[in-house]
This record gives sequence, C-alpha cells and structure tokens, in this order.
Amino acid sequence: MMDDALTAGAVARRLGVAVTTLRTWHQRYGLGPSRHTPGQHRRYTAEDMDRLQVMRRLTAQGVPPAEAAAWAKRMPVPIENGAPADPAWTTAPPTEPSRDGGGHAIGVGRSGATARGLARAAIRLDAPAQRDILEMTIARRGVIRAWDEVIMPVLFGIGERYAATLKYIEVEHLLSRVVTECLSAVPRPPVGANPRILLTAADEEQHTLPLEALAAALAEAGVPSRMLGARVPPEALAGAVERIGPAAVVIWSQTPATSDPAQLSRLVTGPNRPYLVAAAGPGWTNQTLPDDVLLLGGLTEAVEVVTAAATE
Ligand code: B12
Repeated sequence: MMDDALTAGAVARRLGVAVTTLRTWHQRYGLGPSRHTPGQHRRYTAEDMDRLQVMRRLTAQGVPPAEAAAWAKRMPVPIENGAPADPAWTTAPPTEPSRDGGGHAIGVGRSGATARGLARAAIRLDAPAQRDILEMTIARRGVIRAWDEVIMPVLFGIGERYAATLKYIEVEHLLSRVVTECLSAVPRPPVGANPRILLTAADEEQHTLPLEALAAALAEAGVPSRMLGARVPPEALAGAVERIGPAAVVIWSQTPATSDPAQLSRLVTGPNRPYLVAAAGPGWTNQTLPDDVLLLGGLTEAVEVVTAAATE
C-alpha cells in the first residue's frame, strides 16, 4: 500500500505556512506529525493534516494559537459535507484587512479577537472558518457568552454595513445559516410530546436567530423547548398553543412592521392561556404591550424567566 503521509515541507506548502511555523505548532501545541517509520523523519497523516487545517483557519482569523490548537486537537475534526475542506481556501493567505471600518471589513466595536475573526470569515464567505470559530466559541464559552460576545457584535456590524451600503446581503445570509447550524447542533435534552416552552417569530417576521440562541441556551441548561420558526400567523400560533398547552410562549419581533400587539392579546385572552406570554425583540415597545405580557431584555434574562415559568 502506498504511504500517503506528508513531509513537513509538503504540509507547509499545502497550508501556505512556513516550515518554522509548523515546527512551532508542533513544539508548543503538540500538533506534530504522528506517523513514525524507523530511519525516517516523522510524517504527517491525513488526520494530522485535518487538525492543521483547523489550526490554520482559526489562527488566520485571529484566534489566539493556544486556543486554536486546543480546538484543533479535539476529534473528530469537522468536515464540510463529508468532503475535506476546500484546499484552495486552506492554501490561500488571509487577504482581508484586519482593521475595523473601511474596505470590506465589518466593524465589531471593542469586541475581541474572536468576533473580529468571525467578521473576517463572514466577509470572505468562508463557511468552514465561520463554523470552526462558532463551534469552538460555543463549546468553550457556552451559548450565552458566544451570542453576547461574538455572534451579536458581528450581526450588529453586518446590519450597520448593510444600512450604510445596501450591500453584503450574501454575507448576512451565509452567516445566518452557519449560526443556525451551530446553534442547532447544541445537544437537546429529551422531551415528551408537549414541551413547556414555545418559541416563535411574530407574523411575517423573518428574524429568528435570537430565538435560536434562546433555544440553544435553554438546551444547554437542560431545559427543553419547541421552536416554531419564522413568520407564524396568529391563527397558527393560537392553534399550537391550544394543542400543546405550553407554560411559556416567547414571541420575537425584530421591527415595528411585525409587532402588532393583537397577536399577544390573543394569547393572553384565549383558551389554554400560558402562564407566561413574553414579547422579545426591538420591534415591541412597552407602551403598546397588552397587560400581563412581559418584555424580555436580553438572552440571560430570557433563559432565567422562561425557565422559571416552565417549572411553575
Ligand atoms: C440576520 C439579519 C437578517 C436575516 C435573518 C435571518 C434569521 N434566520 O434570523 C434575514 C436575511 C432573513 C433578514 C431579513 C430582513 N432584514 Co434583517 N437583519 C439581520 C441582522 C444582521 C441581524 C438580526 C438579528 O438576529 N438581530 C438580533 C440582535 C443581534 O440584534 P437586536 O435584536 O437589536 O438586539 C437587541 C435586543 O433584541 C437584545 N437581544 C439580543 N439578543 C437577544 C435574545 C433574546 C432572547 C432577547 C430576549 C433579547 C435579545 O439585545 C440587543 C440590545 O440592544 C440585523 C442587524 C441588527 N442590528 O440586528 C438586520 C436588520 C434587523 N434587518 C433589517 C431589515 C430591513 C431586513 C429586511 C426588511 C430586509 C429586506 N428588505 O428584505 C428583512 C426583513 C423581513 C421580515 N419581514 O422580517 C434591518 C431592520 C431595520 C428596522 N429597524 O426596521 C436591520 C437592523 C439591518 C439594518 N441596519 O438595516 N435580516
């Protein structure tokens, strides 16, 4: 059988890094070649190469090397659509400017290196790198911190960029998709037919990511929920509430266009009235909310309030 393990020089060429960098990654972070044949230099196997590709992607996005290496060493290595990551991408040097503001950069304010890395990967439409960063951040910081410290600043940055240029819709769509995938990958606790918590977007509302973050954060805390998704008409929501009888319902509205308070009133006055009806999102204003509807301010508060209502 042919030995397809690679020398350090070949690996360095494929990754687009210097051999000395490989040596450093080996010595400092244990990302070395694992194939040993007596009388020869050690060689890099396909698994070594997968780890190094993750290392390369994360460090290229600004993730500190120790953090990137700890993530790269976990197995199994994420592989896109069953195929190895795009080799053209893994050999290309980073081309985006590292500063915020001008050029094609997305501003993330004073958020840290991880948010900047995600913003760079977003603008490059680099889904594997976005996934690496998000999976790593969720695993290491938890859903709430990943959302507040990394995902949300990048979404704000994309929103600002869009508002200023009416461009980058493709960036927004791809990042949204990867965020959805990564939040959905957070393991869900077992649940019977009727969950106590129902999450839904308002009528005609297409923004769902904050609710997906809430579902993932609840799951991480061992609390099951059910998510109806985008654009749920009031009749459909009323039907779901009647059939499931949830203790808590959270309705997300991102903009005034989708914040008709009648959809909330219907729940608090209808049959099977949930113990908690909560409005979430900047579309709602406290002044127009029906009595008995709570306005949630942020993800942490939402997890606490909804969990408490579900255990009533
Ligand atoms: C991703 C995105 C999309 C994606 C959504 C994908 C998905 N699956 O959710 C898609 C491409 C579908 C989309 C569509 C549209 N979008 Co859009 N979108 C965004 C973007 C970039 C992020 C949205 C998001 O998730 N925000 C959540 C967080 C990051 O923001 P936030 O809600 O303001 O956060 C505050 C609170 O809500 C709270 N909070 C944060 N997280 C959580 C979580 C919980 C549980 C709670 C309780 C609170 C909370 O903390 C923050 C405190 O200030 C925003 C930019 C932005 N600034 O939000 C634009 C943005 C919301 N979109 C906008 C627009 C205009 C649209 C479209 C109308 C575009 C179009 N012409 O088609 C459509 C809307 C169609 C519709 N009827 O819904 C505008 C809205 C302007 C306005 N105020 O009216 C924004 C602000 C972009 C912009 N600057 O112009 N969008």
